[in-house]
Amino acid sequence: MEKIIASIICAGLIALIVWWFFKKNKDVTARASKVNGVQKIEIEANGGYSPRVVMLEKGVPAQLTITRTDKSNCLKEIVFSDFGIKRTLPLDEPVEIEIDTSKAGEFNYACGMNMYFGKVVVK
Ligand SMILES: [Cu+2]
Repeated sequence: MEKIIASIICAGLIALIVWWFFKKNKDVTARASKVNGVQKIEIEANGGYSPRVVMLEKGVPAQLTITRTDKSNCLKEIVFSDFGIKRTLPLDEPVEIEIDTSKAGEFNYACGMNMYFGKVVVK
C-alpha cells in the first residue's frame, strides 16, 4: 500500500514539473505571427520581457510592439545594440519597433541599464 501511495505522489510530482516547465517555456519564447506580410509580435516589459525570446523569419519585415507596464524606471529604455536602436518606453503606451530581418542570427536586446535581457532570433 505504501509503495502505491509513493508511486502516485511521485507521478503527480513529475506531472507538475513537466506542466510547470512547459508553461514557463511557452512564456519565454514566441514566434511572431504574420499579418499582411509583416511579422508582428507583442512584448510586455514588466519585471523583464515577456516573451523574452522572439523568433522571426528571415527576409520578412518584422515589427515588435513593446508595452511597458512596470512602473519602475528600470525598463524605461530598450536597446537593440545590433540594430542601433534605442527607444524610450512610456508607461502603458505600446511602442512599435521595426526589426531588420535581412540577416539571420541571434540579436540581444536589453533595458537601458543592461539589467534585463531578451533576444530576437532571425532564421
Ligand atoms: Cu534596467
